[in-house]
Amino acid sequence: MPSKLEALNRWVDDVARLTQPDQIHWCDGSDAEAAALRAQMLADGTLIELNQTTHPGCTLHRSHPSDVARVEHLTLVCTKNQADAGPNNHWMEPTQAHAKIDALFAGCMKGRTLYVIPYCMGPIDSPLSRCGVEITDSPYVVANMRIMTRMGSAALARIEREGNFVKGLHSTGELDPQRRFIMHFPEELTIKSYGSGYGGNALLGKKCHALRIASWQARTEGWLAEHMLIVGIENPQGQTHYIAAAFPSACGKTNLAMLIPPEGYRQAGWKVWTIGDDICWMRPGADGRLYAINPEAGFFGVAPGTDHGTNPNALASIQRDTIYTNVAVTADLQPWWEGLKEGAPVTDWQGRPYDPANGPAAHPNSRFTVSARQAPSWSPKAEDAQGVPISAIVFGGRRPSLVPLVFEARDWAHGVLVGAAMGSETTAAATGAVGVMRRDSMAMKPFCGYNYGDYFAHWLSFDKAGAKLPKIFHVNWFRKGADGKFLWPGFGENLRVLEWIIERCEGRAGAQETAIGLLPRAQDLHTQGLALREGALDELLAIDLPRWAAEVEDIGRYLDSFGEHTPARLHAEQRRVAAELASAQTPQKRAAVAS
Ligand code: OXD
Ligand code: MN
Repeated sequence: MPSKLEALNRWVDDVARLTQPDQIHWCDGSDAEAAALRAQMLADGTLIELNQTTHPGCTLHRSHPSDVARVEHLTLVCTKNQADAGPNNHWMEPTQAHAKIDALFAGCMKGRTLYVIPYCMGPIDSPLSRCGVEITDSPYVVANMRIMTRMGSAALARIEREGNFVKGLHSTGELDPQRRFIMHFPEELTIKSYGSGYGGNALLGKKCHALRIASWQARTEGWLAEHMLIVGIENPQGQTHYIAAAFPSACGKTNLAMLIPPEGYRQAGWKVWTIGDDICWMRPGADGRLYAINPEAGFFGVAPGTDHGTNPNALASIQRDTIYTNVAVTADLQPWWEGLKEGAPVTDWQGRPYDPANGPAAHPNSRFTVSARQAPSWSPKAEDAQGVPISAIVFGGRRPSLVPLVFEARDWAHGVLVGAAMGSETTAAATGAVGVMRRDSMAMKPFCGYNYGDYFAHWLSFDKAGAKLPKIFHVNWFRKGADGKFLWPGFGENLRVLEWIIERCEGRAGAQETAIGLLPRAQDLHTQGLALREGALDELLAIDLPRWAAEVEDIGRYLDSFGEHTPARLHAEQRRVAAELASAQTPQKRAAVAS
C-alpha cells in the first residue's frame, strides 16, 4: 500500500476509479523526482527553459490565455445551509455540487498521470501547521506545490501520524472556462477544482486550503487564517517587532514583506525580515499574545512592477530556481515584464512576437514562484514551530481619496470595524473589471470560507480576559492628489509609517484623537530626508468630516447586508464612530478646535 493510512489509500482509489488515469505517482518531494518532472515538462513544452547563464534553474510556463487569474464567479463554498457560506460567497448545495463537478472529473485523467501530493502548510513540526493531500493531473502544479509548501515524505509521515488531512482534487480538464469550477466543502474538509491550471485555482494548498478551508477550521479551533503578510522590523537597538498586514491581491504585500529601509534608516541599523508575503495563521499563545506562522514555503508573486527600485529583494530572489508564468522574454530568453528597467521584450506572454498593439508584453497578473528561502530578507524565524509574536495588525487597500496615510484603532473592537470596512480598487489578480472600488473586509472577500458576519464575530471573540492583543492600524499608500499623482512615495519609505506604528505599540510615539481613530501629527512621523510635495503631508493626514460621515453610513449599510449574522457589537461600534463624526461636525466642536 502506498500509505499506511487506510483512509488516504481509499480516497486515492476512489478518485482513480472516477478519473481513470494511466498511472498513479505518489510524490516524495525528492530532488530526483523534481528533476524528472522538469525534464518531462521541458520535453513536452509545458515549461520553456530560460537563459541558464543569467537565470540558472529558471523556467517559463505559458498558461492558456483564458486561464490567467482567479475566477471568483466560479469559486463556490458548498455548505449544507446557505447562510453558513454567507452573502460573501457563491454557494451550491453540497450533493448537487459534488454531482456537478464529479461529472466533469469522470474519465478526465485518461492518458494522464495522477499525482498524489502530500503537503504540510506551515513548519513541518509546528502545532499550528495543518496538512493536506492534493491529487492533480498537472506536473506544473506538482512543481509549484513543491516550492509553495512542505511537500513529500515528511508531510506524508505527519498525515499518517495525525490520521487527518484536507482532501484536494484537481484536474486541468480541458481548460474550458465553460467547464471550470473551484468548489469548497468546508464541512468535509474537501476541495474540488476543475478546468484551470492557474495558481490560485490549482495550487490547492494556497487560497483553497490555507484561506477558505483553514478560515473555517480556525473558527472551530479558535485561531485565525488571514490574507496577511508577516514582516519583522528590527530597530537599531536589535529589537524585532512582527507585523501582520492584510491588503487585497496585487496591492504590494510582497513589496512590504521585503521592504528595503531608506538609506538613513539602513545606516542607523534598521533591518527588515520576511516571514511571509500572503497568508498568516495566528493563534493566542500561553502569554495571551497572538503567535503567527506563514503556512507557505514560497512566494507566488506578481511580476509586473518588480524592479531594483520597487523590490530589490524580490528581484534578487528570482534570479535562479524560479518558475515564471506568463511573463514576456527578451531576445536571449531572459524573463521580462512591465516595470523592469533592464532588457526589452521580443516575445510576449502568449509566445507571440511582441507588438505593443497587442497590449502589455507580460500579462498584468504574470507571476513568479520561488522558495521563500531565496529572499535575502528571509527570516529563519519562518521555521519556528511556535511562530512569531505579533505586535501590530495593519489593514490597507487602494483608496485614491478620503482615507489618510495611517490611523490607529482605539481598541480591538474598533480595529475589527476598521478591518471589516476595508475597501479597495479591484486589480488584475482576479478576472473582471480593474479599478472598481469594493469593500473587501480584512482583504478576505475572495477567501473567507464562511459567512462574513460570523467571521466578524469570530474576530471579536479574541478580545477576552487575559488576551494581550496586537494594536490595529489602517494604512493607505495609494492616496492621490488633485493632479492624480500619488501623494506618498511608498515602497521603502513605508518604513517611516511602520516606525510610527511600532513606536505606538511601545507607547513612545504621539498621536491625535480624531473621530475615525488616532492619527500621527506631522511632527510624529519621521520625514527627514523624505522629498514630499508642498502640502502633501497635510493632505495625507487630513480628515474630510462630511465625506467620512457618508463613508461610515455606507459601512453601516454594508454591515446590514450580512443580516443577523453581523454581531451587535460591530453595529454598536459603527454607530459610535458615526456619532463621533456627527459631533465633530457641530459648530460648537469646530469652534473648540479652532480656539
Ligand atoms: C494571490 C492573490 O495570488 O491574492 O496571492 O490573488
Ligand atoms: Mn493573495
